[in-house]
Amino acid sequence: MEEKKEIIHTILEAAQKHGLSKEDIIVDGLVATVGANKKAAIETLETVSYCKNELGLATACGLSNISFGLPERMFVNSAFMAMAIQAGLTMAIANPVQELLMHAVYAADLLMNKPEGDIRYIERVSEKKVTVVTGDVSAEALSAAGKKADDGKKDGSIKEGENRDPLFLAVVKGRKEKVIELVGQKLAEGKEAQSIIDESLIPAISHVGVLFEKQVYYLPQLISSAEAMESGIEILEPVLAEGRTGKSLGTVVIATVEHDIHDIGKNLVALMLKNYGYHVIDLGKDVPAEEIIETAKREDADLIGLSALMTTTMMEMKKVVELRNKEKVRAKIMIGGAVITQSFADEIGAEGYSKDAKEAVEVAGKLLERKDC
Ligand code: B12
Repeated sequence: MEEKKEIIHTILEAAQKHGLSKEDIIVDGLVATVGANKKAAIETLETVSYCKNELGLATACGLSNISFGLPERMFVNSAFMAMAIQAGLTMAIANPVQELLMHAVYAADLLMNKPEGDIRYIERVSEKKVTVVTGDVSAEALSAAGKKADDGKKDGSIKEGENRDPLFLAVVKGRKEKVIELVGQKLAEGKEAQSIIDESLIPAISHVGVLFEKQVYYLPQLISSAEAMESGIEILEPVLAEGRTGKSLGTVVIATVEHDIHDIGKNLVALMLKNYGYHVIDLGKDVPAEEIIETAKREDADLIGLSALMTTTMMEMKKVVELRNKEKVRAKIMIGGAVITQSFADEIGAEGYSKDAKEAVEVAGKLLERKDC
């Protein structure tokens, strides 16, 4: 190893004298064969790691020499490839049609948290294309999409839909940068911020939910899509805020209940209420009942807004209602979330329910007996 280091330094100095920079240099890690030299892999990995971590140089390796003379060489090559990726290898000379080797590459990228490593791994191993439906998604369209996804699973290939809104597609595919670009583009074309949310972003994330339910999508894809959607909303939020008047129609404490981390819908409701003139105190997600009630009491809130997206967390709402009653807090309670219904609201004693953010403003107005809502 010492000798290798000396050689690297000699060449590096000479190259730099000739005007080359570090970015112009690639060190070949020299792969010997492990059948003849038991330390062959370790030595190469040390070289790769030294170049990457100490010198900041790119490396290359002719991979398959490692297994020369051994049986079932692809197992050795794949393991070596994964180890080399961990050591920081920049490029490999390898056979890209070897399935096992390439799967190992994608799996290693996933484990090393490379950009979009999770999504690329899932796409590679499932070899599925995403089903998309049109931008204005109805309940029927969603269930049809679910069926399509199911059919696609059977033959392993899902055909892409025809009528595509690029923004919808970008959220479904979890492409954050693309979402930012397309939202900016739509705004520049004069599209209203609220329409962008209603017509592209919400249908897209709902569609992702269907794909997840059908096990066409896995958790990393769900997370990517949620993040992509959030980055779109971040751009739209200040635009929506422009119309605010500054007057206050009342104080609303809003939160996603304890053990539930879904907050996209709750954030939209908070945004709408703010835009209509409510003073909104947003406690975030996974918020215990005690904190919600304490805040409502301290702030003398008029209304408490609760969000829950899971059957396992909706009963937390009941806890909040009971605590509000016990503590004699005057605020009324309005609830919502994908799993919530009017009859559930009635059952737990919540005064209001709404199916979406737009309706939430109307319900808030009614509960606070405002004539202007
Ligand atoms: C995005 C998403 C995620 C994201 C959340 C990111 C975030 N920052 O919110 C991530 C990836 C983190 C996630 C994680 C999980 N998720 Co998830 N997720 C979803 C998904 C696809 C979309 C939810 C969403 O944002 N919809 C868009 C918004 C705009 O709609 P909304 O939330 O319904 O809100 C609207 C209305 O409901 C209403 N509303 C909402 N809140 C409120 C509040 C008030 C006061 C009012 C008046 C109205 C109101 O107005 C909103 C705006 O119009 C849903 C599927 C679905 N169809 O809902 C699954 C879903 C909710 N998730 C699910 C699951 C199982 C999980 C996980 C447990 C997965 C796992 N195994 O780890 C974890 C949860 C961990 C936890 N402890 O909470 C299941 C729940 C199943 C169930 N019935 O219980 C669903 C239904 C997916 C599925 N089909 O299986 N998820």
